[in-house]
Amino acid sequence: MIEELEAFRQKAEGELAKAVTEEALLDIRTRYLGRKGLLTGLLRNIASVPPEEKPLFGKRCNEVKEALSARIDLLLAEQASAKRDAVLLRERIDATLPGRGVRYGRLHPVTQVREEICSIFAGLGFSVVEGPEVEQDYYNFEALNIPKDHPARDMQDTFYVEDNIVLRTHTSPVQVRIMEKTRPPVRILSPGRVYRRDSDISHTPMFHQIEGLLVDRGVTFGDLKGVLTVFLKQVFGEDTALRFRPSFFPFTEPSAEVDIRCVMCSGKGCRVCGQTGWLEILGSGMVDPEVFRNVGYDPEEFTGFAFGLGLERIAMLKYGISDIRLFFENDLRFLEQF
Ligand code: 2U9
Repeated sequence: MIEELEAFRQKAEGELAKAVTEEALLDIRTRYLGRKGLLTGLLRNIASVPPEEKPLFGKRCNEVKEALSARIDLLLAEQASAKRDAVLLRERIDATLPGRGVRYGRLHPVTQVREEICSIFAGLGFSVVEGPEVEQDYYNFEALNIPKDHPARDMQDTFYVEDNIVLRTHTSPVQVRIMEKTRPPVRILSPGRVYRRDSDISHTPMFHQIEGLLVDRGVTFGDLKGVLTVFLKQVFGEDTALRFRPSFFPFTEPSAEVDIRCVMCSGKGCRVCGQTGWLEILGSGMVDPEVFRNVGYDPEEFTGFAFGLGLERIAMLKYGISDIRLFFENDLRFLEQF
């Protein structure tokens, strides 16, 4: 039996010498030393050992068990340590490399311009209002005195969702909705996305507008000029020269377009201002009495002015950007400059 035990030990050590993985080591432990393992089998045969040899046999069994167990523990520990070393080697870092630096985000230039304009008008008592981008024909056109045969309604310019549903072509319908619900005085600003079927270096099918509306008793064209002058001087500088040019919009009468002295050439004439020395900045006018009637305001009692501007255009002039499409390409090399 002692010889059998010796053979058992040698066989186990032979296997241990070849075991390279943790799984192999655990398997050897189970097979040789486990409750149903080979050593247990040997011990069960102790009955066949002559009585005088039993104590020695028992002692040797324990010694072999202890020795194998210790050897397996050692090999397992070596295994674990080799594994850890490999991980550390794989994941090692060079602490002398310079850090990556935090990349700060920032607001999109169009958002910056919107916030600046909103805050100037907040200072003049206007509150910001918003409304749906998918709009009924009535609010986008009809209520604003744009009849069915008006060129602005042409399929060329408007995205139709259904027969009487459009993507709003301006944010004016928001103001119509507010006027329907509230009595004057009204002092509101409506920023938002608008949609027109147009695409070139200065037009995109979606762009951003801000429109303003002020309605009360006794509002005059002088108020319009005063408010817009204060506003434009805050955006483009106190020394900016302005001019109000007669124009036409279906929803205002009289109407005026407002130009500023060219920010690029200070009026000398350049490519940006088309040699005129002036830049068109916004459209405005006294709200047409017909629009007031449509929302249930008495045009004899109330007057008001309105204006509208395109945010991308303002941002382009402010930052000297020549192609409107850059705003929508999400190229960080462009956006990081503002
Ligand atoms: C109501 C009544 C009148 C808003 C106005 C303009 C003139 C105008 C353009 C500027 C450049 C649109 O983005 S753009 O293409 N807008 O010229 N907008 S008056 O008039 C209103 C608005 C609401 C109830």
